Amino acid sequence: MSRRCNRRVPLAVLLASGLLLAACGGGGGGGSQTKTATGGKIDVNAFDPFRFDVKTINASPGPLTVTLHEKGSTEHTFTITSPKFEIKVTSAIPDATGTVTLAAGTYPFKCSFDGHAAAGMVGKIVVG
Ligand SMILES: [Cu+2]
Repeated sequence: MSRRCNRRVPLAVLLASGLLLAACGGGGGGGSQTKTATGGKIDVNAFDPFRFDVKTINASPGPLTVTLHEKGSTEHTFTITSPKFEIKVTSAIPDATGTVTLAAGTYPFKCSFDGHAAAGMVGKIVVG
């Protein structure tokens, strides 16, 4: 009885750490991730150094509520130039939400802090 239990515990630990590794690996690349807004809402995570967890957001025309989550310690924004829209997170205010109404089209977004967009904090919202 005790032997069976002892075998099961390490297996569970291995499975759990495997899942953690997979989750880290999936988020670590970050290069071409696509997310689709559900119910007019989308969550975007901002990591250090200078990375969003999404490059392309697919959404339907109409209001889109964006929630930006701070996953590091550097300030970041989620900024659309036109129509003008910006939400900002800091280590003290790690979550920010805003709603922007978008017609069909493609809208680039970026982090507006100096150097962040150049370092890769850019993407696009495809509305259609
Ligand atoms: Cu940034």
